[in-house]
Amino acid sequence: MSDEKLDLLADRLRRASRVTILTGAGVSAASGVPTFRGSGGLWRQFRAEDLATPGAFSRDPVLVWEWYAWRRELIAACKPNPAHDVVARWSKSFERCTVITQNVDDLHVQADTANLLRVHGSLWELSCWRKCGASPWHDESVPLQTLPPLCPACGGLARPGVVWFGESLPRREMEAAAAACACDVFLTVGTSAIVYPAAGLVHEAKRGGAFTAELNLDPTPASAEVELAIHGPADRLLSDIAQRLIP
Ligand code: BV8
Ligand code: ZN
Repeated sequence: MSDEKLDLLADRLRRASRVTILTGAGVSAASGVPTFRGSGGLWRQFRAEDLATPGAFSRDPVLVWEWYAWRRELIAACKPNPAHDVVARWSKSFERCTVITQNVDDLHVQADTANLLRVHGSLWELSCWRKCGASPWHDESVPLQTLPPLCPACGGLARPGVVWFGESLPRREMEAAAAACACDVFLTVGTSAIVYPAAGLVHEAKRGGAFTAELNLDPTPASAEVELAIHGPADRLLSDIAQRLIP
């Protein structure tokens, strides 16, 4: 069964000039990065939605920083897997290919992905919690020099450069992501399609006439919406389709 589906998707990609790929935690699973809702999604007894909020940070910045420090330490040891490599290759091989990621691990960056939109930010960017005017800065130190890390300009608390629940997504990235929904093929890979507005993009692409497909280990709320849903590990499925695309 999935062979025909893989052939069909390969055929659509072969004929496409504008391709948009949305990725989630499932793409980094094979690199050893825990997903949010899968096993390992919980840290201590907390769900991501409990800690990844401005409210949680103002209540207990040290706790929230301990969680981000734990993720930075874990992800610093991870490398891109074949799923990232195929996406990176495709990002340079179609007439226009946009990669929209919800992941904050920057493994797509490490894989040298072109036209990458990080709509939820990055674990390796920090900014000033007080918004003193200091521009966000890059920090890959593991462990962090101090916990919590401080703003080099005003000495106040620093915060992780990620988008928390209840916060709006970065305007430039979201506008570019919305524009990229005008495409021939919209592929969603390794995401549970629950967190909005990112989860709304596949519907926008479908309304715009794109051929929509989902590659994910488990069915999601988007599975019934897309033209083609193929369930399996992202690294195997993407490598398989890439193989079929080789003339
Ligand atoms: C906002 C950064 C304006 C931080 C993240 C409409 C309807 C309902 C709710 C809302 C709505 N609009 C807004 C909301 C509220 C909220 C929301 O969507 N809540 C959800 C929980 C219902 N959205 C927001 O708050 C957004 N902001 O809307 O601002 C506004 C403001 C106030 C009020 C209204 C509007 C901000 C959302 C961004 C939050 N930040 N991350 C951090 O990382 O610390 S979200 C974070 O969770 C990730 O970035 C990602 O987006 C999400 C996790 O999802 P996935 O990546 O898909 O991971 P998950 O574990 O869930 O699933 C993994 C999948 O992979 C699974 O399906 C599994 O089967 C599969 N898989 C596993 N292994 C593999 C695999 N697949 C393939 N291969 C494998 N090997
Ligand atoms: Zn500051």
